Amino acid sequence: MGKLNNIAGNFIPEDNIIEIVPFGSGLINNTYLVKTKSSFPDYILQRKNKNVFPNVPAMMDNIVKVTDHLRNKIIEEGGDPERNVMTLLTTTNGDPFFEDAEGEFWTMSLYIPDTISYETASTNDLARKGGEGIGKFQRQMADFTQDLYLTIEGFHDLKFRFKQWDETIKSGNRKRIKECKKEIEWIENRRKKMVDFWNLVEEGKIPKRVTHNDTKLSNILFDKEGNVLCVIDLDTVMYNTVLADFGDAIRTFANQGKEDDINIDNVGLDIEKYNSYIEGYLSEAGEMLNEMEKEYLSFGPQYIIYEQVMRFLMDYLKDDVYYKIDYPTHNLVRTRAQMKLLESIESFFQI
Ligand code: GN1
Ligand code: MG
Repeated sequence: MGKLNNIAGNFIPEDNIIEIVPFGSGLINNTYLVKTKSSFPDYILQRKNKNVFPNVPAMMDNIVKVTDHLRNKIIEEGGDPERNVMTLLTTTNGDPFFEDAEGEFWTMSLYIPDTISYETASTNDLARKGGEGIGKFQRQMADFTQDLYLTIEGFHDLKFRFKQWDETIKSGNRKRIKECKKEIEWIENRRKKMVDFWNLVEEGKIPKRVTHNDTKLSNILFDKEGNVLCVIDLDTVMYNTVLADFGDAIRTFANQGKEDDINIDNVGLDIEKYNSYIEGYLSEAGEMLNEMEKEYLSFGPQYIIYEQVMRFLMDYLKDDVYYKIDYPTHNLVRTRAQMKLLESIESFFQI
């Protein structure tokens, strides 16, 4: 762990560190908790995945702008700026990242103590509070007007995903492509419906706003009383449709099973949690949505889960180059669990 201590030492005095331990459940970056001597706060240290984020300084520029904006709002609204928004540290050079000798990028933020994060929502109340949390984030960002870098090309952009998809089917692992005939057909059967929806976004009928783009439940911190404190993991903050955030949240908040459930019988929409999430979400974001966004709200989960199916399956067909996996068929298991979730949602909603 000596190397990690040295890296953290670019942000804080190395002498204050007691130990640095792996932390969290992300599929992309490497995350650590930096425990320090008792008179100092603890921190989160992260090695950003260069493979996924080609321009970490641009990504950090987005995060600085967004957290600055949120901090002002939180102070205005009487919140706690150390607990309701991420606080980034800077290096002795004043940068919000450190580039090591191997060209890896590291960032550090304040660890928010006495918080809980969840992988699945156990109660309707948690789903409602989660909805409030994401709704509040979007509401507080609604008057943000600065540019944000597109940090990952085509992220949650269906047209881009279809281009990637067609290339993957041409050049992916032949054996796996054969094995996944059913899954590939499943994607193709829904292609037209998805392209039609994406056209509404491209035409501006469904507007682009500041979105988090990774609103899974584990990216929201709750306090011990179950209230939302803070939205974390702002790596993918960009301009997109709010339906992406709504959909991705439902994907985890209202799934009866796990994202990668091996037993797909466990997977399905929990309609009560769905309704609770909407109730919380609209209580904060309802006023900023236009008619089209409201009309298509229930399509948000369909679009984003469909995209997740494509992404997990493409990664499987490309021999697992993007997501971390725990076993060789992990991406296929994720694909099938997400397919089941979308089918379940389709049985509830007709559009
Ligand atoms: C990745 O690693 P994490 O949890 O931040 C991915 C998301 C997916 C998610 C699926 C940059 O997020 O888009 O929804 O896994 N992030 C990126 O669990 O690709
Ligand atoms: Mg993320």
